[in-house]
This record gives sequence, C-alpha cells and structure tokens, in this order.
Amino acid sequence: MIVPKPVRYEIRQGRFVLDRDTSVTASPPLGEVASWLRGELSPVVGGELLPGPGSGTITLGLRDDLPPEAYRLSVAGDGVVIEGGGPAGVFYGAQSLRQLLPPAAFRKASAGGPLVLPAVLIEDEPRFGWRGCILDVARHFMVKQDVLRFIDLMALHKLNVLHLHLTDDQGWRVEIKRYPRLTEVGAWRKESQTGWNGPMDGRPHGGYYTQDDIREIVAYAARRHITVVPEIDLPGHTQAAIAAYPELGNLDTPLEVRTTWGVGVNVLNVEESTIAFFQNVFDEVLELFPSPYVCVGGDECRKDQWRDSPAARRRIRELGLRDEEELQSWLIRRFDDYLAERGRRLVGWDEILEGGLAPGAVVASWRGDLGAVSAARAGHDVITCPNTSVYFDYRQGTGEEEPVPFGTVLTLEDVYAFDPIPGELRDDPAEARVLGSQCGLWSELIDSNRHMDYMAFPRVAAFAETVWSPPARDLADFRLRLTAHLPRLAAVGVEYRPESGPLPWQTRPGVPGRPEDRARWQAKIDAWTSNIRS
Ligand code: TNX
Repeated sequence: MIVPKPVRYEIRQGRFVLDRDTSVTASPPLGEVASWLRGELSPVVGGELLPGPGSGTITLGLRDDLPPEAYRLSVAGDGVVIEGGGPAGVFYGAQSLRQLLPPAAFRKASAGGPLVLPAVLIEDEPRFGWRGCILDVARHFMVKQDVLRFIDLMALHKLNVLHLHLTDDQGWRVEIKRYPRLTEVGAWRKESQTGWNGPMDGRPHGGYYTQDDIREIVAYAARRHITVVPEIDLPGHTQAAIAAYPELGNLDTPLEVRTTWGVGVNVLNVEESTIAFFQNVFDEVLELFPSPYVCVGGDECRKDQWRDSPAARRRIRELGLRDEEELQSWLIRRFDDYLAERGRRLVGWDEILEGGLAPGAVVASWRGDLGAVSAARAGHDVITCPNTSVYFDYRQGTGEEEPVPFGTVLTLEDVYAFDPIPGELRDDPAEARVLGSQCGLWSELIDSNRHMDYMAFPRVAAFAETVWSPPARDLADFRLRLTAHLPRLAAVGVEYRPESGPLPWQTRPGVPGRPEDRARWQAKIDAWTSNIRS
C-alpha cells in the first residue's frame, strides 16, 4: 500500500516486529540516513533505537549494481535490509519502510506497543530524476517551520526538487545583505486582494527568510535528498524590488509593493546598473543555494514600459536588436552567461524561448505542453509543469463550495492521468530531454498553511506517482493505496481535501469565484495553447 507505487512489490511469508530493542546499523556513508531513520522511528517505538545489535536489526547498505536513487527493501522475520545505489536510494527505501507500518508510525509519539511489519520484497527506482514542487512563498509568505514541514511531506512522497519562488511583485522573501531594502521595504505590502479580482482585505502582509533561515532550509532539505532551486524572477514580476530600489524601474514615480494579482506592467529597466544589481543579488543567492540549477524566471514580462521608454529603445538600437522580445532574450542570456561562468545552469519559464535562447538553459514549460515540445526538439532540457495538469492553485472540484474557485478544474483523477512526457514527444528522441516535472503551488489565493494543505493534498500524492512510478496507470489501484495513505497524512496533521469535497471550514463563503471567471480562465488557457502552437 505504498505511495508512490513501487516498481516491484512482493508479499512474503512472515513478519518483522519493530520495537525499542530493534537496532539500525549502517556503513559510514549511510550514517546520515541511519540517524534520520532512527529519529523518525525512535519516538514511535517509545525508546531510542541504537546503532548496536538488538533483538532485530534494520541494516542499511550500498550496492554498486543499482542506480543512485534505486533501492531494494527486504523485510523478513529475522531482519530488515535496505540497500540502495546511493544514500538517496537507501533514504527512499527507508521511506517505503515507514509506509509498511501503521499510520500511528507517522506520529511523533509512542504507538503504544510493538509495530508489526509484513514480510515483503520491494525493488524500486524513480522514472524521472526531477520530481519537484514549486512553492510560491512570494505571494503569501510561508513561515520557515511550515516550509520544513512541507519538505518532510515532499520526502514522504519521494520528491526531490523544491523550487522556491522567492520573489515577485507582491513580495521579496530572501535577505540580501548588500541591499537591505529588498526585505525592509520589499517584504511587506499594505493589503492583499481577496479572490483573484475581489475586494482588498485591508490587512498588511509580509515576511522573509534571513540568510540563516535559508541555510537551515537548504540543509534540512539536503538531509532528505531534496535540492532547493531558488527562483529570483526577472525582468517581470519585480515590483517589490522596484518599490525598494526605484532606480531598477522605468518610471519616475515611486511604486509600492503590489497588492493585487495578475500580470503587472512594472518591469526592470535594462541598464547595466540594473544587471549589476541583480548579479550582486545572485552572488549572495549562489552562496546560499548549492543547487546546480538556478531559476531566473523570465515569465510574463510585459513590454509596455520598454516600448514607452527612450532608454530602453536606445538600448535596443545600441545592441542591434530587433525589438523588445529580443531585448528580453538578450537580458536572459546575460544571466545565462553569468550563471554558466559560475558552473550553474539557468532555468527559466517557457517565455524564455521567445526570441532565442542560450543552449545550456533549461526550460520549465508551464503553458500547456507546447513550450516543452519546441524546447526539447531544439535540444534544451525541459521540466514539464503544464498548468493544465499540475497547477494545484487551480480548483479541484466543480462544486460551488470549492474555496476560491480559480483556473480550470484539476481533479485528483486529472492529476493522476498526467504524463510528464507530453503526448507529442512520446517515442520521439527528444523525449530524453524531459528531466521530469514539477507541480505548482502558486499562492495568490492560498493565504494560510491550512489552505496550502487543502490545495496540495492529496494531489501531490497523485503527482508523485506520475514522476516516480512506471507509466502504466491503474486508477482503482491508486485509490485503494490512497485509502491507506490518507490516514498517514492525517497522522502527520495534514488537512487534505476529502474525496467528498471540502469540509465546512475548508470552504470560503464570500470569496468571489464567479462562473464568468472560470470561462475567462479557460479562454485564456486555450489562447496560450494556440499561441504556442503558432
Ligand atoms: C502563472 S507559472 C504564473 C504565476 C502565477 C500562476 C497562477 C508562471 C511562470 N507564472 O506567476 O502565480 O500563473 O496560476
């Protein structure tokens, strides 16, 4: 009853009893995994699990005939053996081991007696190397402790990339020592819009991570084999930065941190001083995030201000560019060069394809499938995150009681049916360019951790299965495993969306979710799809 479904699962004769006398032993390279596992299991057995020999033993080991993320887990009467190609594989084996225990094993307290594991043999490995979640902590801030909890929930589902959307029009969330106003000013807004286009709430909102917080998040994630990919979005989605440092913008009038949603007009100017500013920002960001991949955004950049700006037009002439689209590509290339010189790879949203793209750049394709198809065929590595399948800010049911109806409907079944390889790329050599996928938890309309739980779960479980498990789908089997999985989430304290729809306190009466908004969204999604096609 494991989620995501393992490649091979065989029930054997017998059982293993886990109690406070069980020991966890591991070779030195697996010390971290072993201490993590002891940390998870000790409270549950009501005693400290020791490294030495005990009445039964959980043995962790490495095998050089397995890929780094693959594992083999055997549970028998005389012991449990988890072997992996690398520490990550062993870690995933340990996650599966936890799922063989009753849901009480997901509480941080004694389960009140010995825990019985069925004898099994599991052989497992992921289908994709990039199994991610985009967490938008810019539109609504998520406190550090909740980010750590989310990391644990990702690890439970064998996800391995946390794409942290750290900056946007509505907030700048990472301390940059050289430019303190980014957080002094940019991390706070005076109020927020309720619903996608509803009235203002009249309540200040804000928050940011200090550099020490970020180091803690990155280390916490690393211990769970999760890479944190930072995103500093530019040249659009930068109103908070411009509010803090007006010289980055195109206008003479000062701006405030944005309080409404949707694609804004305020974008960075393209002066060398602005490029230098952001490279200085990235100097600090690269120090904090060891990830080989760094996201510079590049999405939804309106060009109105560049069109109206004599300085931008001069820049276009000087650089011998055709238009504002090429100016955006030129800017993204400057950051691509900057990152490449430092041994990192640029990730950008599919808009970076418009107007030409640096060869090493990775494209995160979000507007349907077509960005992914053209990028992969052009030889770029691709991460698929189509809003039409894996945007979990979109509502998950058709009912009027669904909180803040927004976007198109993405039910659990829709997510489970998602294939990270777009249909057009199947059996095409360019298929190999798809590194994997990531689901989007955009937070314009997710203003609390409780609501984040509701939007994320159980869709994240279905998503995890699409990136981890073999491509064949069996909805009935998934549903069955989900009935075992939901009590685990409940034991952790996750307020997931029940199958039957939101509980009374999960609906949001009074927040606008008008039928015409849905129609507008569907029209917008259709338009994108046909735009990318042409
Ligand atoms: C599009 S995904 C955006 C985000 C929004 C999201 C809302 C992307 C690159 N841009 O800025 O939060 O839609 O669903």
